Amino acid sequence: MAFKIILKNSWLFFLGCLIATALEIIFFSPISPDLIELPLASSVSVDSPPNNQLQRVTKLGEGLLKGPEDVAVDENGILYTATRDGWIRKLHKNGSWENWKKQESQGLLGITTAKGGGLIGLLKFTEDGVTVLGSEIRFADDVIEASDGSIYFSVASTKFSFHNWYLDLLEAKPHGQLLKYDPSMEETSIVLDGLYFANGVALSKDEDYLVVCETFRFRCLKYWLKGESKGETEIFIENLPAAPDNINLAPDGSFWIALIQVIYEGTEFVHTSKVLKQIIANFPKLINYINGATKRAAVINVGANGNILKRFGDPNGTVMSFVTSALEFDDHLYLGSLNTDFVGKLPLK
Ligand SMILES: [Ca+2]
Ligand SMILES: [Ca+2]
Repeated sequence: MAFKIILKNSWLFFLGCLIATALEIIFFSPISPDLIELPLASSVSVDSPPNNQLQRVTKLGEGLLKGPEDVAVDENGILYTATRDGWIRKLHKNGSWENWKKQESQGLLGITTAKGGGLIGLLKFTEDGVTVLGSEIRFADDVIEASDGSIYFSVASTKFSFHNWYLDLLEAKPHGQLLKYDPSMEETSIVLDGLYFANGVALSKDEDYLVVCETFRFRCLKYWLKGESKGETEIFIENLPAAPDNINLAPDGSFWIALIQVIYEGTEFVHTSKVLKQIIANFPKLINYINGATKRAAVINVGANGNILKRFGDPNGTVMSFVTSALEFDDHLYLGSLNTDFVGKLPLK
C-alpha cells in the first residue's frame, strides 16, 4: 500500500516537473520564434565540386589573434583586424604585428579602411582619435565607406547582442537594419529596416549600388544608390548553400562572400519547429548540436550579375572553420574567422 502511494506521488512529482518545465520554456522563453525558410534542395552544394583550397592557407599572426572576424587592407598594404580581446591589430609589410587600438567591447566585428586614413568599425579610428557613428546600437556588423564620405553599416539585430546571436537565429525574425552615417551632418539614419540578420555590406565598383547580406535568409540584397532604380531593393543572390557573412568587393568588380554553416546537416528539422527552438533557447548549450559553423569553412566569388564564379572550402574544418570574411588584395585572399587564432592567406594565382 505504502509502496503504491510513493509510486503515485513520484509520478505526480514527475508530472509536475514536466508541466513546470513546459510552462517555463513557453512563457519565459527569451525568444518568440518564427520558422526559417531553408535554402531549396536544388541549390548548389557548398562542397560541389569538392575542394579543400582553404586548407592551403598560410597562417598570419597565429596564436595572437582571437577570432579575427573581419580583415581590411589599406592602400599601403597594411592589414587590420579586430579581435575578441578588444584589440585592433595591424600587420605591417615587414611582417610585424602592432597592437594599434584597444576598445572596451569584444564585439567589434566588421571593419573597413577609411579613405582619409584610419579604420572604421562602429567607431571611426584615426591616429588622432575616435568618432562614434551611432549610439545605442546593440549589434553592429559590417561597414563600408563611400567616396562621398557616407558610411553604410549593418545592424545584425536590434533585439539580441553579439554574445547571444544564436537567439536571433532561433527567433528568425527580421531584427536587422542597414544604416547610413552622414559625416557632414554627424547623423545616422535607417536605409533598410526589417532585414534578417543584416551582415556583410559592400559597395559595387562604380558605387551605383550596395549589397547587404541577410545571413538567416541565405541571400544578399542589392540596394540601388544611383540611376533610375535609386532607392529600390532587389535580390542580388539567393538560395545560397550556407549563410552569408561578410562580403567584399574584389578588384575586378566581383564579390567575395564568406558562407557559414549555421545549420548542421541532419538538424534542419529544428528550424521547422517553434517548440524545439524554444527548448534550445532555454538550454543554450544545445545550440552546439545544431550549429555547424565550427565544422567547416566556405567562401564564394560572385560576379556582379549574381552568378557564382569560384568556391573555396575546408569541408571538414581541418585548417579553417567559421570563416566570416574573405578579402582580395594583391592576388591573395585574406580570410577572417570567429573560430581561429590567425588570419588565413591564400594565393589566388
Ligand atoms: Ca568589412
Ligand atoms: Ca559579419
